[in-house]
Amino acid sequence: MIADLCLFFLLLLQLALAQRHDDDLMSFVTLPGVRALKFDITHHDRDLASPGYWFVAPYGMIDPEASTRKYLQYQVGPYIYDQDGVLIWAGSPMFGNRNVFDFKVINNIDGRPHLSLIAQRTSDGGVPGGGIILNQHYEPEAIVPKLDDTWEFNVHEFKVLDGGRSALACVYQSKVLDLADVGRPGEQRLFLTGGFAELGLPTGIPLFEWDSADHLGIHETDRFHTWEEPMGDWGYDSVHMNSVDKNADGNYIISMRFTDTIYMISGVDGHVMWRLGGRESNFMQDFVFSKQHDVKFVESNGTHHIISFLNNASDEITTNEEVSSAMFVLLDTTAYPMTATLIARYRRPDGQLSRLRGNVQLLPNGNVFVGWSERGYQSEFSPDGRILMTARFASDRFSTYRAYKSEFTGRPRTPPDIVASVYGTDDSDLTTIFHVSWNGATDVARWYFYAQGYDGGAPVLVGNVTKKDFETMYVGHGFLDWVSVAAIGHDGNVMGTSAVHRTRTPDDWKAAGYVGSSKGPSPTNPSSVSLMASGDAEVVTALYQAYEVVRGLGRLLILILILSSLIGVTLGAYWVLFRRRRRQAQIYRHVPSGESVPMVEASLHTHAED
Ligand SMILES: *[C@@H]1O[C@H](CO)[C@@H](O)[C@H](O)[C@H]1NC(C)=O
Ligand SMILES: *[C@@H]1O[C@H](CO)[C@@H](O)[C@H](O)[C@H]1NC(C)=O
Ligand SMILES: CC(=O)N[C@H]1CO[C@H](CO)[C@@H](O)[C@@H]1O
Repeated sequence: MIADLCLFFLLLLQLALAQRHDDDLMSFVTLPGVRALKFDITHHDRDLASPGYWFVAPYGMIDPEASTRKYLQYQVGPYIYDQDGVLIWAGSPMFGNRNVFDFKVINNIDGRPHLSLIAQRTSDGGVPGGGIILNQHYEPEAIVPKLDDTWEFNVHEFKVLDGGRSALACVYQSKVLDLADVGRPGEQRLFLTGGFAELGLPTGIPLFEWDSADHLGIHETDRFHTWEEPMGDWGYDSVHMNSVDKNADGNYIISMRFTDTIYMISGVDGHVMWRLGGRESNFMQDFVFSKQHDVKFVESNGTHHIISFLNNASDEITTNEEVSSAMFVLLDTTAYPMTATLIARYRRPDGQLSRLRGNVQLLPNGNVFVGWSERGYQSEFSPDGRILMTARFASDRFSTYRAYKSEFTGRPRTPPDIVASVYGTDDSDLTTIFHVSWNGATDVARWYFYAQGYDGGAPVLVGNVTKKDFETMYVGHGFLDWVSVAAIGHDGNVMGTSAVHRTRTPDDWKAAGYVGSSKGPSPTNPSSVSLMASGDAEVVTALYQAYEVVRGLGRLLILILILSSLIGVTLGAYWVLFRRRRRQAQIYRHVPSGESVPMVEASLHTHAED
């Protein structure tokens, strides 16, 4: 009984602690809904690191989670960070907090940078999943749906091929197979087969389809034993297809985690051209691998291929090696037997195993970026294998299926977000605090802050600050209202401007400690603030007084201005009319009358005939 009670209180305590534990997440004044994950980063050699941003897609559970099960809103989905862990883009609001996979930059469509990702279906199936291509403005250019005879868009791979006319995706299907291949002919069982499709863009119509059931034996899996009954909701997951790539020859390289094998598939008829690894390898190998992920061509000329992959060496059930590693392998298919030679291996820096997921990316400068998946653990290596950087999510609740590093130019169409609030106890100490951010904008160097004296007034530059973090704060003197901000690029040009926002004021100035009028202070003339910054206090005071007078007389002034304009217009119109009459009169008189022509008219007449 007492033990039960203790357990109960322990549980309660744990629950309370769990609920308070969110210092591993960022928060922003300008994007209150977003709770981006923080990174813990170690730079071992910053100078050798390749330029670029990190592209990750944290998730809590690999299957679609009910939104009520999410830890906090908007931590899950596509995210871009810089190398210091500064947030660049929070894409979770755009995807409604759905799981996202394989989020990366693609530069092979039309010369402009694009992003591609897989957005998973929602847990209730209300929103279907799909492969998505975004332009650099974060607008969808293609949304590729799942194939008709499948229940979801598989989350392992969405690879847009050069030219952007098609993309590769993994396809899982439930199929009844005969167990003849494992010595039980006539027995039929439900299997989860693995394959891939090349999908036309942007329609998603399949151009090429391949499935393990048509080309592989059940015996190839290291998981299925004849004494076992195949099981699983969708069928027995015997191959676990997890990556696909295509070379210039039009052949496909695929990875199956549960057969420990990499297969080359003919783009002509789908036959297996060769197997690397597993029980039936066609290669002489000077290395072993297992449970591999993300098999990609680095180079391929038809006979010789360099491929990269993550050798997990481990999965949920078995461990084959001590540490996971990224491997680069040279395949020579002209030799007999064909040879597979390890040319580079990058071991997981913390000496651990990546049980699931992960990826390898060869960067343009020869560095190697590896996503080890769990807890967002990722590292960058120099070509000769030195560890340049390791990082992981500060949070242990999230993983990312893959992580990439790429240069990218993001230009959101949405304007910068700005929030301003005023504080103060009397007119002499009023302070306006600005917060500004621009979700997804890369290359912002500075922020220029503006305020207006009245609605529709001219924006006056009141200050500028270097952008250092995702969100930038600026403290302005006085009560600055009708505020806006301009993003300035490294070249000094304006990249974008925000809308004009009203500054937030206390609901109750008196309660907030303000000692002046109970209605609170009036907005400051921003011209005085920009002068105040230059330190000319007298001018500021004079200007301020003039401003107060002008403001008091504002309406009268406007009336006078309108009246003056009206008088001006009237006078102008009169003058024009008068002139026209005079000229008309002249022309009238100009008509020669024959005998008696006055002197002036005669001269005019002469002129007219010249
Ligand atoms: C492919 O590359 C290998 C190694 O670089 C080379 O020996 C071979 O001649 C190349 N084959 C073709 C068809 O270019
Ligand atoms: C930007 O702010 C600095 C002071 O922080 C000031 O010296 C400089 O003149 C400002 N630039 C512009 C264009 O206002
Ligand atoms: C070193 C080691 O244990 N290698 C293993 C990797 O995985 C393959 C396939 O499961 C095994 O055959 C190797 O022995």
